[in-house]
Amino acid sequence: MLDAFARAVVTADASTSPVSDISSLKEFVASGNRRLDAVNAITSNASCMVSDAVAGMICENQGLIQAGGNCYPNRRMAACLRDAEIILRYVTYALLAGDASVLEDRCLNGLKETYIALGVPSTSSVRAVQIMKAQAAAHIKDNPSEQFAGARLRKMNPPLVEDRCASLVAEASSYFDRVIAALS
Ligand SMILES: CCC1=C(C)/C(=C/C2=NC(=C\c3[nH]c(/C=C4\NC(=O)[C@H](C)[C@H]4CC)c(C)c3CCC(=O)O)/C(CCC(=O)O)=C2C)NC1=O
Repeated sequence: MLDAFARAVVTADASTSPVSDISSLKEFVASGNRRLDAVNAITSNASCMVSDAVAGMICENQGLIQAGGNCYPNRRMAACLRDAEIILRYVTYALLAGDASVLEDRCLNGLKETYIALGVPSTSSVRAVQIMKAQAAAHIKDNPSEQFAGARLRKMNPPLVEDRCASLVAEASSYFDRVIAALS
């Protein structure tokens, strides 16, 4: 498992050169508080995000909770909610570290094969992850929409930066995209 600093060292060592990628590490440090706010925006809303993503996935495909569906009976529903929570948790680890290796090594490695063996439908898993990706972007930008959140609308009110943490939204999105690619 690597973070942005360890990654710079490993990359430099691979070509027996000194660490040369200093400017991106400077940026990593300078924007550290924003990164922590972004991680907090996800973790503070995680249980709502997970239940909403899985509910949305099921709304769009109700066969999942009927006999023969992979969220039926309750044991499988619980496993599905747990998996969505695990995936979201590893995305936040990657966002904190500024590196995807923890997500790849400890969560995604072998997950597709596990799902195939268990008959967990990849299109549905991908759909739940896509919903969490959209939610995460909204929470990091702190502009969740009333249309989707309804009465549960919750703003975190962090100190607002001009670009609404666009680079962290993009980075978080890239980790969700890795999950989608790994399951597809
Ligand atoms: C640390 C990383 C880690 C991950 C990621 C993980 C995933 C994981 N999900 C599993 C099952 C499962 N995962 C799901 C998930 C779903 N079913 C659906 O229809 C939806 C599409 C989806 C939720 C979004 C279900 C239903 C099962 C149980 C399948 C079964 O037992 O038939 C299993 C099999 C063992 C078990 O049931 O506990 C594993 C290993 N375990 C880990 O340790």
